[in-house]
Amino acid sequence: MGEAGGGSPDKRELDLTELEVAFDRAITKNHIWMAFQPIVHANQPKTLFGYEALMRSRDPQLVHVGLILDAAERLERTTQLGRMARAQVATEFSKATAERGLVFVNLHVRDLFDPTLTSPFSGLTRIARRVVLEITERTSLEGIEGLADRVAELREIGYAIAVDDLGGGHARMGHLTPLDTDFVKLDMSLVRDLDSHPVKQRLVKEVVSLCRESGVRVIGEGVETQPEADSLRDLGCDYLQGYLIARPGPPFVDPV
Ligand code: G
Ligand code: MN
Repeated sequence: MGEAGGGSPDKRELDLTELEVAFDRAITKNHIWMAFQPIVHANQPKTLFGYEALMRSRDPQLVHVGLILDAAERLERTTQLGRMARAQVATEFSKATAERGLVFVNLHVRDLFDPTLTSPFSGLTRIARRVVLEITERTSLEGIEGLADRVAELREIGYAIAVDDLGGGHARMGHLTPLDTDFVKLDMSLVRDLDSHPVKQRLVKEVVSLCRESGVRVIGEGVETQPEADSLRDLGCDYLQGYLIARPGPPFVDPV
């Protein structure tokens, strides 16, 4: 790792010590911040339903969030990073008026059991009734011991649950079942060019109808064009999120 020959000095991968210095600086200098992207009602796209909180970096070395996440993995500090992100979300959203709706927060599967999620002393716990925890379909949820009980406990406290990235990448839709969920977020690969893609339309229609039967609400992600938004609405999708409505930005951008 890191010593594949030929790279110029500034392009080579940082060693662990350098990475730790960079990561510590990013954290202590507040180079990691949370952006918020609006989620709107599909049939009333100017009406806000909530926001997804998305981690962003303004660090000069770990210049984008992918590098921050990789650094956290390599340094085994993902728990710290996740807690910091959730604390920032709580700080911003506890100041937000009720019209800002719900805040959707990405949660890595391994953070599901983090005690700070349920601690009465953590900021997010205090606003749990306004928080939707997004758990990605990209990591297998199968066979996680105690998953159903933990999800039940989180919902008891007031959190809602969303399955993120449904239908994306190698995710198998069968994984939907182990999680008792309130929302499903359609991966943007399903949304892209939906209006001219009959197979995607059938898939979305099936997902929406399955969700309807169990009272699960559906969000279309990564909506970039008006025809995509119209198709999602016509197929029964409840909410929309994507560049067409607004890019992620500092708290709080309004839908355009
Ligand atoms: O995995 P998750 O669904 O949480 O990832 C959301 C990511 O998608 C964010 O990084 C966000 O910036 C990006 N995103 C949000 N809206 C759009 C969009 O309309 N188009 C594209 N290409 N990306 C988007
Ligand atoms: Mn997400």
